[in-house]
Amino acid sequence: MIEKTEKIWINGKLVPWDEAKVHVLTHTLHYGLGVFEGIRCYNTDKGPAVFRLSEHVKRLFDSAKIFLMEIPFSQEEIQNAILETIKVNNVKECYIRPLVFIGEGAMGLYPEGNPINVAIAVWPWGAYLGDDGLKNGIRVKTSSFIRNHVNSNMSRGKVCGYYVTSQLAKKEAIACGYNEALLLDTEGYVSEGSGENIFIVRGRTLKTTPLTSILEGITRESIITIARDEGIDIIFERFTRDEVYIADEAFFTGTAAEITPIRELDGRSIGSGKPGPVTRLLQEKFFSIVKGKEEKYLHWLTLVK
Ligand code: PPE
Repeated sequence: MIEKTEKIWINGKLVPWDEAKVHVLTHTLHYGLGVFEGIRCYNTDKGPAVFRLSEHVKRLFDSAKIFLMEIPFSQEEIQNAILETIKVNNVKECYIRPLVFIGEGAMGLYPEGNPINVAIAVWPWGAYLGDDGLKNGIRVKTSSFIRNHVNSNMSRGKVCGYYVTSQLAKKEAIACGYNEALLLDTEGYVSEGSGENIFIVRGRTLKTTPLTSILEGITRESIITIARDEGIDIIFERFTRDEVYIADEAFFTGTAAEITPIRELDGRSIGSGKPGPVTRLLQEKFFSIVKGKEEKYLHWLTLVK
């Protein structure tokens, strides 16, 4: 169970958490077409601040555009609604979940005229893959499920229905005694985790998957920027699972997962089996940035006030 907060924002109104309900004929509930975001707010010396707010809201609108959903609010209104929801709930650190969903009206696959609803919930959410995972790394299994073809799951969108495959992959990984799944693409190359992007390190060079078949992660982009600023070379190139086996280091990035080291893939220890120096450097830098301790990256933070 997640920890409840007091209010949830729905279509412009703040309603008590337990009253934020929908009808069972909500279209998205049946057919999976809804778009969402995952954003984090961290406590800084100047109070709670949202990490890369405008980029996340932009991606929410991009997802809606791809799927021909017209959000009845502007990006600025949604940004303000997010800040307001954090404020009324009086939380210092939280995960933020904006969801755009098709309401009730027509059933069937052409819901013309059904309302497009927007909800924003916030709740405290600790380390997604556990505190131990964040510190010592997690064990990952290559999934028997593959990431859908890019012409089925268009990867620039963050869509509710896509997460059916992610859930299958995650359940399989956990049933096999692992912490997380790694999905390959339709051609057999590494794509991403059930809810994370992946990086590997060989020597001082960082490598990550090109944008072909992955969600364009905002944490991924942040790590690319941070790494470049640290003088670390990055290669964007497809790689195979065995390249992960022989990498010196590997880690996942994501809003929920933050920077989580991978210590094993399919029974092979990655490098020393412990988070390596490049992973640790980037992880430390990342946490220092989100907590407002790095002047240079303050523009990535929006104070809640
Ligand atoms: N790939 C996928 C498939 C994905 O779901 C996420 C985020 C990422 C990459 C990383 O994107 P970004 O958060 O912008 O760095 N997954 C979200 C959902 C997690 C959940 O369990 O819910 C998240 O991290 O918020």
